[in-house]
Amino acid sequence: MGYRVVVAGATGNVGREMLNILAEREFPIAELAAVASARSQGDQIEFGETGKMLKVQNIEHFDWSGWDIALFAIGSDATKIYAPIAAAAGCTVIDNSSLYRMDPDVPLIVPEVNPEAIDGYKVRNIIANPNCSTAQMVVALKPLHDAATIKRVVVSTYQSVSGAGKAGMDELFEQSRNIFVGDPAEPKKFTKQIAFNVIPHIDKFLDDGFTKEEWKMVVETKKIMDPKVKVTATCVRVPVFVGHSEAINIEFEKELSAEDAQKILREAPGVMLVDKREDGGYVTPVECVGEFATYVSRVREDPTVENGLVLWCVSDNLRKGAALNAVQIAELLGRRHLKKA
Ligand code: 11C
Repeated sequence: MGYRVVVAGATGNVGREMLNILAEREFPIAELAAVASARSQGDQIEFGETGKMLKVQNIEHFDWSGWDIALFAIGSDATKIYAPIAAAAGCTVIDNSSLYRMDPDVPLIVPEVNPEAIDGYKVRNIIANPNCSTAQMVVALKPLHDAATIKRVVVSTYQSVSGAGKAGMDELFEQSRNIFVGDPAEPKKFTKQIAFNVIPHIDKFLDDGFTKEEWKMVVETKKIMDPKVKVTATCVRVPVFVGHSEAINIEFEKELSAEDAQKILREAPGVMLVDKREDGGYVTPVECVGEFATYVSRVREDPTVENGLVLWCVSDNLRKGAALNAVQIAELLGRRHLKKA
């Protein structure tokens, strides 16, 4: 007994993680298809570490009818073409691109934060998965918001190159090697050298001077958690392969001590609190790779504002920030709405 599941974009960074996580979490699958663009057609791809090989099918010719759920990780342009076709054929699309996130008829879901909002998916038969930097932040913020009502958030991100896909990872690797051997380290994917550097620019610039990545953190947090919460973000690319980090300053309506916040976070779904206030008593990106949790460390009171806290938040951007959240949405959809074959 299980669902007929499609992973679209199965050969990319996020698509591969979707397959891994479906396998790791033993998602109930009756049949599984891996689809991708024409250039990957016929490639063999393993379903997690199960030893089961999937032959990649060409998305252009894929027949979506009879499939229950499609996890999409194919970028906005391709999603614009294929998501409506899949959805119209009765296959519920869980989309990792930014295309539908702010569509009022498409639920934007982080299962630990707004599971009930999934019930609106039937209008378009599409559910959106948030941006990676938003997903981990709202997992950490929601339990604190429930306790003391967040008024304003100031977040600075330290985002890994895998957020820019395989090309971003290759560029960090190649530039690092080139610099060691004295070859030129030309930027291609990024706008400046990323090896041994940081770049305060992710996604395109908007008219107000913010970037689209920063805008996403603002509007997605409002849609998922609470439209009244004010957010301002500075998003920065750092030379880390996997794992996004965030320094988050929070202002609350009500007083919340660091100790009480730690107690709340210790019990919060999806959160792992590691906060020892000693050398190494916090989590860094390399430790969160391959993990499901959103890690919170360095919770402390901010004496410069009334009712303020500061914390450090780290998560695997390919997992909670993308593939894991998509699979959790599929689990939620199954529990609340679908019948297994
Ligand atoms: C990055 N957060 O790190 C981006 C990647 O809207 O899903 C994901 C972009 C998105 O570059």
